[in-house]
Amino acid sequence: MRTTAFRACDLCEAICGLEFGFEDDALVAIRGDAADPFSQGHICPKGNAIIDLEADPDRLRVPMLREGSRWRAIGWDEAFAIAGSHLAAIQQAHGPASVAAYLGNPNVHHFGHIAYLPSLLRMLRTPNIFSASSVDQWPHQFTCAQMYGHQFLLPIPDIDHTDYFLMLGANPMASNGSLMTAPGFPRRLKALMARGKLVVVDPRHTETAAVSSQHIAIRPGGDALFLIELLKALLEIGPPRLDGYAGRVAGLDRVLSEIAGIDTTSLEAETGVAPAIVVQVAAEFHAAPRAVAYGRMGVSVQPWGTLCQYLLQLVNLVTGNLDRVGGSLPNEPAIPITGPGTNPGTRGRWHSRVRGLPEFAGELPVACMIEEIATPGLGQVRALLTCAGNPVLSTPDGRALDNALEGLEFMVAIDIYINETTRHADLILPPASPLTQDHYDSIFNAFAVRRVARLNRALHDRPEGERADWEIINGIGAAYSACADKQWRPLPSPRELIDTGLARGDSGLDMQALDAAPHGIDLGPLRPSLLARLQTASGCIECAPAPLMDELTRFAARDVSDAASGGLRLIGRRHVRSNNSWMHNAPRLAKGKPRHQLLMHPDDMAARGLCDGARVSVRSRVGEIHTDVQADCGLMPGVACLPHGFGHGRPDIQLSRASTLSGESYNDLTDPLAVEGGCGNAALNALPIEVEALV
Ligand SMILES: Nc1nc2c(c(=O)[nH]1)N[C@H]1C(S)=C(S)[C@@H](COP(=O)(O)OP(=O)(O)OC[C@H]3O[C@@H](n4cnc5c(=O)[nH]c(N)nc54)[C@H](O)[C@@H]3O)O[C@H]1N2
Ligand SMILES: Nc1nc2c(c(=O)[nH]1)N[C@H]1C(S)=C(S)[C@@H](COP(=O)(O)OP(=O)(O)OC[C@H]3O[C@@H](n4cnc5c(=O)[nH]c(N)nc54)[C@H](O)[C@@H]3O)O[C@H]1N2
Ligand code: SF4
Ligand SMILES: [Mo]
Repeated sequence: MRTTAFRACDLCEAICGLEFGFEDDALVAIRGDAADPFSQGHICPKGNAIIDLEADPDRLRVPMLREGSRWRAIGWDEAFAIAGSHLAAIQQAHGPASVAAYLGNPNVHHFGHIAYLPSLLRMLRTPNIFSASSVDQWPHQFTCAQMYGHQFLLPIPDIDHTDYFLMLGANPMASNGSLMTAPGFPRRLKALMARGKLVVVDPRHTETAAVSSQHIAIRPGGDALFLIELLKALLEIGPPRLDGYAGRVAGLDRVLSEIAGIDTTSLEAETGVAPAIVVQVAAEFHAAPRAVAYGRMGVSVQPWGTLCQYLLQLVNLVTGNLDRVGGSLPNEPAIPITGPGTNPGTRGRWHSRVRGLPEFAGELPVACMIEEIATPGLGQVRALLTCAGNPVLSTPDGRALDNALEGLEFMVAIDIYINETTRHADLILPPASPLTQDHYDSIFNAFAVRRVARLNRALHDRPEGERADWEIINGIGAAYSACADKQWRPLPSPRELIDTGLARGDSGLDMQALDAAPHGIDLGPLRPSLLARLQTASGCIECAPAPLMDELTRFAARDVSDAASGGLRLIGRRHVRSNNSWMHNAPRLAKGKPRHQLLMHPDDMAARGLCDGARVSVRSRVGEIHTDVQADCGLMPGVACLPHGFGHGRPDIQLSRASTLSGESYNDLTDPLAVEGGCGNAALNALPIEVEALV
């Protein structure tokens, strides 16, 4: 018998509502849920690939214990006991810091991970907590913590009401957007283009540039200088428009005079952008009734990540577009993530042992994880818990991480695959399918371009013998606390926690309201709320916090010859059929033409004697990969482009489809020493490389 049920997709930040068709108990069809008021029927190829994920024969269903080079299925109680006793024993022998944790991207997409991990991590009392956020969005969070007093008072571009959207280093036509949850980009961008302008600043003529009003090609890493010039040009047109901020703006004169003093005469040489273009953008931005500047991966995960995010906030502020409809405004989620008991974005409460990088929001930059594992001495990491993460393919210098993980005394992974990272584990604990679990998206509702809420109920029961993610975390907690002689209170079910979360907010929603709305609830557009919710000590928008001003000073003293030297710089790309490193095993996504190639401008290829399709060696300071090159006129000369998330040729992984794909890992080239200065986010883009033909 055919039945249908509704639930949001949890694979990317767009949280599209989907309609799931079951025949008897088998999932047979998925399509966009036209009745979802937010996503209105949108679906991308990944949404359909949930069918593949559910049926994937490589997906683990029961705990696996490694014995030499073989894996053996074991029971859950035995698995929890092994995990708990090893973590406790290693800490007893070597101190709390000897156990580290790495949390990957899907944690944020599952209530059963995100709401349950903090208490387990607190109990471990280790300084060595790492996550994918420090190869991603830390500069946004850090900037907001410094300027607005909380890392998640994070203004979101009001894409549906703006007239002028200046977008740097983002490609939502492929990625479906980030820190801007907006299902259905094609529809939203089309409406924007009918109303006004979309200007895309990117070294590559991307899928998003292709639907924009204007594409400005910029040299990787050039955005800070571009934004400084833009701010100068805006202030030439007129003074800051601060009427809407009730006098609650501190330090603006200080930062603007610092910016005025920065020499921008090298703009074109360093960035490839002519000064006249910046003057044009400034004039249009200033004249637009409602405008917004936004930057994502391309400007966060590069040498000036924090500085770029800081300058973007200032552009929105001085033009009066911060906290304004059609500009950028924080969401007011039904389950608050900025209230009491949340981490506002602490910094420097401890430092990494080897390099001395400061803590941010309770974590250390993942760029220093390898050295914490590999450098002997007091406080060395000897055991690792990974949860929904694949750092071997996702974080700097994957080869060195491969080696470091081999040296661990114990590693436990909460994951569904034996992949490039988890192959190093002693024990893998696989959660049951998300479709069998109740879920509320506590993070992406908070970053959405409308105020929305939705309870995703389990679509069917868990198969016998499987465990939910939150039960696994509770299981490890109980076993560890018993061995370590610590207090542990297991957390109640997701339904109970979601209910408590709603009660902390002021949306007026409760479980009954969510239960009654299987397609989700729309509470309306974004509203100004930042000013009323500022959590800075002064109660003002802080425009000149010391760590951000320091970045400006450091920028003013940068080595200009380095940027203008003309060497090749590597940048990344995403494809609509990819999801970081872990969905290449889905036949629906992996099929079709190869997509792993290094793209280069034909002039750069000719200069190196390369023809289309040639095998090349790509070298960076830390590593070398061999891959295929493909000519692309849409790429700026001097720039090469490689997708991340490949590299499935490593031995001993059990991904039968993915391991047949060509393609090496971008992060076998990235440099752990390349971190931006503000918060230690990895600089994966704008990486200096050399390319030559393989003979
Ligand atoms: N060069 C380069 N590197 C990058 C990026 C880039 O643009 N360029 N992007 C960065 C970004 S933005 C991110 S977010 C990171 C991602 O970095 P990671 O999070 O480390 O990597 P993912 O590829 O998302 O790996 C997800 C892991 O979760 C597992 N998994 C999937 N579903 C579940 C589940 O339901 N439960 C559990 N427990 N496990 C699950 C998968 O098997 C996989 O091991 O990569 C970063 N790395
Ligand atoms: N299909 C698909 N969707 C995804 C993902 C995926 O892997 N595949 N990953 C998800 C995740 S975890 C995230 S965080 C989001 C990311 O979402 P986006 O930020 O939209 O992702 P990217 O496609 O990496 O876009 C970064 C853009 O920056 C450009 N760029 C690189 N260096 C520079 C630079 O120095 N300056 C400027 N101005 N631009 C630069 C690149 O050419 C690229 O077009 O996507 C999410 N959605
Ligand atoms: S856009 Fe994102 S949320 Fe929507 S179907 Fe695709 S992967 Fe899922
Ligand atoms: Mo990400």
